Amino acid sequence: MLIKQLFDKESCTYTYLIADLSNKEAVFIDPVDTQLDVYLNLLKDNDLTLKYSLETHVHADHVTASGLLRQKVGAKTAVSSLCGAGSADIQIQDGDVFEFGNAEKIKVIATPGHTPGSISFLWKDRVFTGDSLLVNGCGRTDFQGGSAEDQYDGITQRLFTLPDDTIVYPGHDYNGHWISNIAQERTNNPRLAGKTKAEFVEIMKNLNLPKPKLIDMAVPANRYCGIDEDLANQAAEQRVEGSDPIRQTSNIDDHLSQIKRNITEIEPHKAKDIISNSAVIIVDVREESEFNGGSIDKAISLPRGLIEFKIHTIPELSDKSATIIVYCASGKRSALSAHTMQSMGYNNVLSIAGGYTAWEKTV
Ligand SMILES: N[C@@H](CCC(=O)N[C@@H](CS)C(=O)NCC(=O)O)C(=O)O
Ligand SMILES: [Fe+2]
Repeated sequence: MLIKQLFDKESCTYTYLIADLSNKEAVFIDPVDTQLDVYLNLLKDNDLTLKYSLETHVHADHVTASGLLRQKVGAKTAVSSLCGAGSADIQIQDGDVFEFGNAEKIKVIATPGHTPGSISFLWKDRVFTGDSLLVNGCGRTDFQGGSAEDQYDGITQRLFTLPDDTIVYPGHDYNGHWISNIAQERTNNPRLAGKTKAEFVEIMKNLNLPKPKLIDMAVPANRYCGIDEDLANQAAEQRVEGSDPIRQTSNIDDHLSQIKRNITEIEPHKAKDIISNSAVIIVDVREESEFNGGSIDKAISLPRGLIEFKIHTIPELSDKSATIIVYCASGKRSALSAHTMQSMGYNNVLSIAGGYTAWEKTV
């Protein structure tokens, strides 16, 4: 077997390559788009076929390379069904098993908390914990629908019950750690060792971390396996100077045109008519910072990735037969959102074609 722990310095992300050298089949966990060349060279040098590109969650701090790996080497992309990443080939469920190589098995353990769709991967006596359990720490829970309570339950009930000597491979490290093991984290992790759930929740409430630099672009891009060209490019522009992001065209248009056949789009002037003549609810599905930069009057902010988790908390959206107009920046995310809402039973959802950009140009 070959196992490599690779580090992306810019986002402090760990990416893992696991390969069975007997039949040359390999799997990546959490690849980063800017490292694509490194991955392709690794595969080539070891004569490996990439079967899967697995994600522990939809990342907020970097863009995944999974869509690029699918394009370049035909790997299947996989992410939790709770991540709102409909364009991934495989929608992962708790307990799923990925087989590769000569009867190698990677088992999925749901560890929600950092995000609702966060999962860990157990392979033999090694667990890849993404941003749930980190070495001496854990992933934050203050954005993307995170929950400190769920994080505590997932780590203490699902991860800390693994055998003591299970090796822990984290999704990130900001302090120079590489790996750990379950006994070490259960007994020494300062956020968790000997802490009650209430104490843990209190700690997580007071972390006061700044928002990841790329969050507003990385989250939407990662819902398309990182290959939505517009979003990936915007994320690339925000990166610190000196990096050399790789850009690829996407097959997102195929996916979108399929979705658009099943929803109702309206032109901005038509939306303006409806809004001024009838009682409608307007929902802005862009990220919060885009909303704060300017929005349609009376719009409610509900970012696309939070729809499934937050919609029931919004009183204005309790009536599923109400007329709802959704919009985003360009009409893509709102089309997907309208589709999601329809599948949740909302039967009168209209998406503004061309989004806020077109809306602003319409007088
Ligand atoms: N400074 C980083 C922020 C990184 C960050 O917030 N990382 C998340 C994982 S996506 C986390 O859980 N961090 C935990 C911590 O910093 O303690 C950036 O701008 O990208
Ligand atoms: Fe994360």
